[in-house]
Amino acid sequence: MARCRALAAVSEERGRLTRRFATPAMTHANALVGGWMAEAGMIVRTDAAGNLIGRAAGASPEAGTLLLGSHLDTVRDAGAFDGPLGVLVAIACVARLRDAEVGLPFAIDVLGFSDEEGLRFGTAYLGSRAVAGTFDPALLELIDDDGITARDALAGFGGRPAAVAGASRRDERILGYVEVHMEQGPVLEERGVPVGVVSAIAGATRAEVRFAGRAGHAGTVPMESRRDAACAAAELVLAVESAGRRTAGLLATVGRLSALPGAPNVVPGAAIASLDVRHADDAVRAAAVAALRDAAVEIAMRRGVAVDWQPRLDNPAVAVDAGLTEALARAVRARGVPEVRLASGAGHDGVALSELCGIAMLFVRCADGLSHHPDEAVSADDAEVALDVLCSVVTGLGA
Ligand code: HGY
Ligand code: MN
Ligand code: MN
Repeated sequence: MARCRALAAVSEERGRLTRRFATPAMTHANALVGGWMAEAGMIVRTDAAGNLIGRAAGASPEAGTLLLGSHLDTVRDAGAFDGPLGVLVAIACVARLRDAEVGLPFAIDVLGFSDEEGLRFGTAYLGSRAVAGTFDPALLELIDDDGITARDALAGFGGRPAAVAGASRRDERILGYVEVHMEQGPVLEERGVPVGVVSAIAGATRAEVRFAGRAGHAGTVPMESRRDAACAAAELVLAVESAGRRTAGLLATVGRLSALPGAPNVVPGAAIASLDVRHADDAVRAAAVAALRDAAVEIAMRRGVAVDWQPRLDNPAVAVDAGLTEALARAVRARGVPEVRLASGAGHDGVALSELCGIAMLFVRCADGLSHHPDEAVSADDAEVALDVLCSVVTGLGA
């Protein structure tokens, strides 16, 4: 817990926690966490995609590698636990097994993924996709708010853009990926249990929608002749909200909205809205996204503005590995915790890693279900239960 707090002080911004992919703050975070990995006896490296990897060798190389961990990047104005909790519990697990002289046939790699949130380049899982061998080189051309490409950002960070494909673990024997993560929802608190077993991860679509109208003088352009891009975007925001409200299980959000050029006395000639749509059923999500895209076109036509819909992410719902998940559930029951299984509305690096190996996730109760917020909180007692469960799963896999 102290480590989570120490890591939360490593930010790009004064007064709040923001730590984007391939930034100096991530360099600092990797150094701090890498030191803790080394203290746990692991060999520490950073791969071409900027992922931090701590390795604890196994007794027999042919037994393969178990992947643990989570992400070290954050959203803007983040809390201390979304991502780091999973990395630090995994490190504590390796340290505890070493101290108990538990010899395992397989190796353990603890991964601190470099870009789960996708804050800097609007997509997600740049690091975990590289590990899974599904990284599309076109992603390196994405540009951040300062006009820097992902390629240049990664190179400046000390990554190796040309070698990202080499970060793939596809040609190795990977036993699976087990991630501990705060729940980011209210279920475990409502059920009165410290941990829960994830049953599936909802599918997600992200897009960037740009409206182009005509800028003009706020004091002289008559209202009836305006082509105000911000008003078009505002209509889309409300269309997104009503789609979410009227469709069971659909979560639809515009989290980022800009009116350009951004002067109070200029009619916005351009506007940009982000889109984030989630659902457990891929067909429902796809239909909702298609309907919103049609709505954007209708709004643009009616208002005499242009619209450009840029897809950023399209992840199907992901199933968890039955064997690994059953091992998690057994360990939860053995720890004396009533077994609660729950689906994840939030995305996780396991979405990307599910293309590489079987995945399983253990959720940890969080206060008020709050996350993506500086007040997100996990208790030390619940983190301890998660550590106990993870250690017993890992030990069980080695038995
Ligand atoms: O957006 C998500 O679901 C995750 O927090 N990246
Ligand atoms: Mn998150
Ligand atoms: Mn997360």
